[in-house]
Amino acid sequence: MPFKNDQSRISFTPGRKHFALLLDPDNLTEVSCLSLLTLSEAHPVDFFFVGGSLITSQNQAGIIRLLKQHSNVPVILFPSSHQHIDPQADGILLLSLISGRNPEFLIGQHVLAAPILKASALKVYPTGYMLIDTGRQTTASYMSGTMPIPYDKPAIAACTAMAGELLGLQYMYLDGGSGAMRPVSAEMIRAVREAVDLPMIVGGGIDTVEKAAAALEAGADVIVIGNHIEKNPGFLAEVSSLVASYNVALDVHR
Ligand code: 1GP
Repeated sequence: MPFKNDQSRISFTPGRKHFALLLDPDNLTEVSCLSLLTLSEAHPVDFFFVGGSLITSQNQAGIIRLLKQHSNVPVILFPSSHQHIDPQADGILLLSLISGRNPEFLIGQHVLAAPILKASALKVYPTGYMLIDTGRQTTASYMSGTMPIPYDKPAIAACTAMAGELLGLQYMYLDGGSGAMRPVSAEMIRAVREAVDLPMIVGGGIDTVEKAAAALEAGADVIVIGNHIEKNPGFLAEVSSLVASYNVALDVHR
């Protein structure tokens, strides 16, 4: 495991765009995971995010083991509870669900997670997590018992992000939820981009290159894609080259 806990490998690089592939352990087999690993060798991915709002299988540890055995891409946990912390990973999004008002996901799970994280070598990313209403109730919103931010209210997202930044959170994640009918709007991404000076992660419902480009253009630093790559693994190559072309263009203009 050459890059295990090598923290320099798992930072977001300011001024660059990143692509995170979300791997939901419930939707993967060893075979499908290996085939995504092969694809990600030819078409670079910056991070593997592993997790989901509801995990019903016992696959997560095996999937992370496989990723660490076959790839140097950092594995970042995207957990729904402290029970999904796995020290085999490189890092963890310590999500504070600031779009909601459920204390369990604002501080409760964090109290349970804290001693485990302190004793581990996982890199912790303190992240303000905002669920956005993209048209239908998502697993994340139902399972967290929270109301998402209305789709057409960018000012609420911006003020929520500002509050998260003032509270000391270091990353923002705008999520329309896995398999969302439409992604978070460019207008909302831009509003959050202008409101806070933090790396911004955007995901949920990105299923075309155009939607991925719109999120990057509006200010996302990291785009997260899960669902559409599970259904159509070839999409991984398209997103990888889109993100690479953005980074080439950014280098040229530097
Ligand atoms: C969900 O942001 C992620 O939490 C990714 O969403 O599965 O729709 O790509 P998709």
